[in-house]
Amino acid sequence: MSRILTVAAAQLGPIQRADTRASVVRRLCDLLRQAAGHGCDLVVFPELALTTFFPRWYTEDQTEIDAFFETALPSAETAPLFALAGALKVGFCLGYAELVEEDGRLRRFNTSVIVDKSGEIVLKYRKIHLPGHAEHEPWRAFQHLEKRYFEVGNLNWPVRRIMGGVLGMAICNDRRWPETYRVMGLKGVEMVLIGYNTPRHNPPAPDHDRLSEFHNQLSMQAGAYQNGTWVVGAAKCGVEEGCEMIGASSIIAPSGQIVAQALTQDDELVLARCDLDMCASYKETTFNFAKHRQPEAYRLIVEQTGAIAPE
Ligand code: CDT
Repeated sequence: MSRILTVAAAQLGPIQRADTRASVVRRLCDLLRQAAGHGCDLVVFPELALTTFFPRWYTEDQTEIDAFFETALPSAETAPLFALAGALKVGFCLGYAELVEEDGRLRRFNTSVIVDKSGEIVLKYRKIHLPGHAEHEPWRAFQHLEKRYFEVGNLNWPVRRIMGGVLGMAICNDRRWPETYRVMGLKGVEMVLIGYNTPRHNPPAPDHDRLSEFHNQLSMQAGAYQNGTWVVGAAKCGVEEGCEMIGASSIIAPSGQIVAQALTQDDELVLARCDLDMCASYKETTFNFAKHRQPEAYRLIVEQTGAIAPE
């Protein structure tokens, strides 16, 4: 059985607040059709891919915020994407805002799912590293209220054998944290699917703005190499409601090399034939975890959250 997975990072240009879900789903379907034409097995869409990036606005009106959430997936509006995947026999990964009744209460997560070639959801992940802040900070040019609108994900980082490989997901800010990849690395992951919405401007640290693409690549390339895994990063980018978000969607090999990268800040497919067997030469040598890891020396990582410097 072939261990080549032909993958597309389906970068999205901006989604404005007035854009309807139906119009966004048409764009997603168009990208899925193009990817199928290129022989793709799997298409990776961005984080919160069905609406504009709403955590940029503060409101105390929960109804206003809940309008950006999905209460079912597929829903009437997203069903055409699932049906098309089944008809074209192409899988996809999709990020969305999930509103669910769980443990007897309403809960909100920043979620992504993998849908297989029959159009069925086969894996779900809920974002763990929620960036930004929980209260209104009017001094900022725009808000980043993920800590207000979402709960921390409660599914850990699941991985599963899908399409002949071991697949897992992370969402946006997760990609900057080595723990994200290492937890999945310890589960044998061979491809990590990541959607992101990354404003170029970071209000608390504007001196980082010119390094946004560099930090994006640095994080994903390191995660790939250090865990011997493919990484697929798909951006929603361009100027959305006056806020510029970076593109640079990429497919990264287990060597850490970028195989393909987006050139625009608009809807664009980034394609690569990914040999999943390439993971083995990293997992069995430099990053043979069983042979070389020293977890006793890493206890602090799970026992302590913040840094404590010496007196
Ligand atoms: N969506 C998301 O997680 N964006 C963050 C912005 C960081 S600054 C608050 C990111 O890590 O790209």
